[in-house]
Amino acid sequence: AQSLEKLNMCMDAKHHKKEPGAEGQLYQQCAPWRDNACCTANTSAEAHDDNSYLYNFNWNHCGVMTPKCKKHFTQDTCFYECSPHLGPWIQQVDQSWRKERILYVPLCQEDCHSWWDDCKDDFTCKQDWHYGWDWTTGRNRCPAEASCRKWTDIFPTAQIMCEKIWSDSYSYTNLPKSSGRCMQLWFTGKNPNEKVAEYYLNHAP
Ligand code: FOL
Repeated sequence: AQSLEKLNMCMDAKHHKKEPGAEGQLYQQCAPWRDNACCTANTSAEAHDDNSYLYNFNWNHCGVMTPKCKKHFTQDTCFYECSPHLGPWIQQVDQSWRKERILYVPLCQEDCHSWWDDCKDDFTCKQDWHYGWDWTTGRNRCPAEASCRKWTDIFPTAQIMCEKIWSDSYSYTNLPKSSGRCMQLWFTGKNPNEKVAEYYLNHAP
């Protein structure tokens, strides 16, 4: 029972619901999760906003992020806030803003590469976007010692970006979506990640 619960649960974090369940409407890119979600409709709408109240996070810390790049961060936010099938990768943490996090979620290769490809002409100043910002204005700015550079200087490869940007939330894989062995940020129709979680629960590393 303890392990079956892991197939349908929400992490104990800043905005997650206590238990997953249907939401009548989820906003735009979060809509694929509407049948079973850890996010509320409000959170799903905020996921699409610049400087949303979710984390006061400023995507435009090195000039305006291009729309084609931003859509991947929106999708990542939907995945992070809404997914009910992350149980096998949830870990306890001692952080002020959450009690649990995800660690080493195996990300499908296509999703990692399309994210990096669409962002590679953008700019940023840091590899780890979880830590070390200057928050004195209430929104994250690049700290004095970290100047804005080309995306590819900070993230030379798709793998480095996907793994490092959220401090190992994801692990890079060579697996295609069709394998059924990796988690998808982008999908339509029935959530394919439930079966993937079930597989990893039974094939623990
Ligand atoms: N997406 C994924 N896939 N995994 C995540 O863990 C994730 N996390 C966020 C958004 N999308 C995610 C949340 N992002 C801070 C910075 C980013 C952030 C949440 C909080 C922040 O306040 N950082 C402070 C340190 C805070 C602390 O740990 O005490 C800083 O030093 O910049």
